[in-house]
Amino acid sequence: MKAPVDQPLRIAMVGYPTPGGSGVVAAELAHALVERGHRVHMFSHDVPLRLRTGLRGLSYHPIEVPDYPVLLARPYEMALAGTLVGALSEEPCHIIHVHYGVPHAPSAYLAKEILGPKGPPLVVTLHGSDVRILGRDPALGMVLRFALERAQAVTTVSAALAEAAREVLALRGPIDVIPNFIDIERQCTPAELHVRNQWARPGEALLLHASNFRPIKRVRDVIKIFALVARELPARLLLVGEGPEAPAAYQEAVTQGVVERVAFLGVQSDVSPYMSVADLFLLPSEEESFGLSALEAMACGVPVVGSRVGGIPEVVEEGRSGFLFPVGDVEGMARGALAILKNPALHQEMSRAAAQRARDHFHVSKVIPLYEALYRRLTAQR
Ligand code: GMT
Repeated sequence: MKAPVDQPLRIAMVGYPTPGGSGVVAAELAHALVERGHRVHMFSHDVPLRLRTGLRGLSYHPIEVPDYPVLLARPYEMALAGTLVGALSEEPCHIIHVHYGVPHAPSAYLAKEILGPKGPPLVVTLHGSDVRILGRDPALGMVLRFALERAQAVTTVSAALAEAAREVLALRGPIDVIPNFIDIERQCTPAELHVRNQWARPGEALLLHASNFRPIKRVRDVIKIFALVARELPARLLLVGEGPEAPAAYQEAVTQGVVERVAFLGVQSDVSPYMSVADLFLLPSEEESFGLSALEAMACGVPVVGSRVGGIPEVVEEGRSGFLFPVGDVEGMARGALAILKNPALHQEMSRAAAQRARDHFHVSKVIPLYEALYRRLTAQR
């Protein structure tokens, strides 16, 4: 279906509801698109954590996945394809845009095949572990590549991930790099002293880490870095999120003797109150295609100390908005953290530079037009 230039588009968006960057990006993109007058149908197997379902122009379609004793696993892939076909048969869309390749790209490709000529162009945004971890599995990688080669556009959230997709999946076609983004005015609440006072006493530094606590995030390194920092100056650590490494992180805090200085806050649908009062954000991940949480911190004026991997250097400008070190270099990261926390002038300058970089390069108003241009280009080609 062609869309006249500047006419609102109807977009079928697919994303995960579970805590994690790809689902956050899908939800925030949906918000930004409807705020620009487009219509978005969001497909997910539960209401995405950040989705503001009340927004005009946004509807949520649950993917109901049947269970049956014969099955080894619930047939999510087929349920997604069938749900897309059902909804798009009722209200045709101009674009299907899926986030995270596994299994969303093959499912959407199947839906398009079933829809036939009515099937809209397919956009797949790759986010990270779909390529670097699942894409390396021979069976999954082969099916993912098949679907990506047949999608009308493939996007990645960083240049580093585009390179990885070419290397891991041997993709030869064009890849559009469209970075993640942040709606700064909405997502950065002004720092509230009473919130900060809940977590830190005057004179104490407040460090923050937020993630889904998977092994790749190296949350034990977060604790080790913090313990080294806390030896040198009074400090507290906030941990936002939940996941398989949470017990190990707690144990590490006990081992390092800092457990009373660490607050485990669990999953929070809104991280901005914590971002806005923190002094420093820690992201020592093993791998990170972008590091959305680092961007969220920077947008709130919080410098980042983390690892120099994947797309992180595309987000955090070394020496200006934070310091980056090789993966596992906890001593280096602690040194970097102390250099910032012990020098108020440097802290202030990095805080300003971090917020400026977020605004200049990743503001929602700069990035959404890139998606709109891509959608328009694809609908014009039909
Ligand atoms: O790829 C993943 O590990 C999952 C994904 C998620 O849903 O959390 O995270 C990735 O996508 C985010 C949003 O684009 C990026 O900010 C994260 O860096 C990326 N995670 C990794 O590459 C490990």
